[in-house]
Amino acid sequence: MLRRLLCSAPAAAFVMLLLGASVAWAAMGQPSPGEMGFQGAASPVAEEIHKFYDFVNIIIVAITVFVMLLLLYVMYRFNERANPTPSKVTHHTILEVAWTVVPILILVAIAIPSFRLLNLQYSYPKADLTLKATGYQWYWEHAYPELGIAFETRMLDDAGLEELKAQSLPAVRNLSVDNEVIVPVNKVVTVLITAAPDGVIHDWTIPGFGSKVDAVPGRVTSTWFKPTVEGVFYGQCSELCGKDHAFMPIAVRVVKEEVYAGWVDAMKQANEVGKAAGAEKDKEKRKELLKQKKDLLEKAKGVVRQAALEQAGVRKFAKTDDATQAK
Ligand SMILES: [Cu+2]
Repeated sequence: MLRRLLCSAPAAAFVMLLLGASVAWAAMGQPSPGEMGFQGAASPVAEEIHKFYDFVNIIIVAITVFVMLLLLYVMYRFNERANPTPSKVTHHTILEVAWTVVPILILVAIAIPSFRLLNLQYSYPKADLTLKATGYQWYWEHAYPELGIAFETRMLDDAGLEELKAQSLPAVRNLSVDNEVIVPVNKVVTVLITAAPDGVIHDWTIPGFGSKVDAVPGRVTSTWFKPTVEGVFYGQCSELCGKDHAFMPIAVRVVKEEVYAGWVDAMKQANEVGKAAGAEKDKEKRKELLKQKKDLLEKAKGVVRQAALEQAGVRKFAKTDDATQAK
């Protein structure tokens, strides 16, 4: 907490303090009211983004303070009254070299960690799991190509939120979804991202993982993350895509490996039964298979619900500095 108070967004905090506003630090996985700074980092890339942000902010504040003090000094020392006969000096070699070289050094000092971060973001480690996200107007489809699992992710309406609340599950307006993406903790997830061929550009974003990539029709873009904290991480489409742009959130739930295995099992079975139902000619048998599929999907949802309940019990979502606690 102290580290974040001292380092994270010092300029923003300073402005907020000047304005007399209360500074609330961001929660994990979702935005919180009056939030300052980033949402808690839950992946190596997000952690590095935060470090880089803090570092650049320190430079920004230092330069701002330096220039402000310099201006105040000039106003005091060289005003007409204090300095009636101004100097005629127009060039000063050492000073000119200094104010050229020092900014260059500052830019180099920023460029080195910046390129290091870019390299981390774009050098993909070996994936434990591949996820495919496709943006539609206006919802997402998520698929696990290696496992044959695919489902649509749509935002929950008020009735859906009430249903979650009735089960003592966290319900977040405009962020909670019907089908969450489930991933195991501490595994590398590569995400392939695209958009409907006849659609528009979207953007698959999860701030907690430092992932933000455009979903472009006819192109495959990608990102990767390695979730280090269990819980649910929300994101929103971040590319203006039309009327319901604000209503196509993404929710990634990070769970223990065995929970993930249970979910995958039920989803795979549901998929197979669904395929069998599609091929079945007999009406009655097909009906029976479709019912089985529904039960299996419900079982998968039950696994997620159980994990969500446990996670909600462990973590209070808002107003805690979970990033610091997680370290
Ligand atoms: Cu969109």
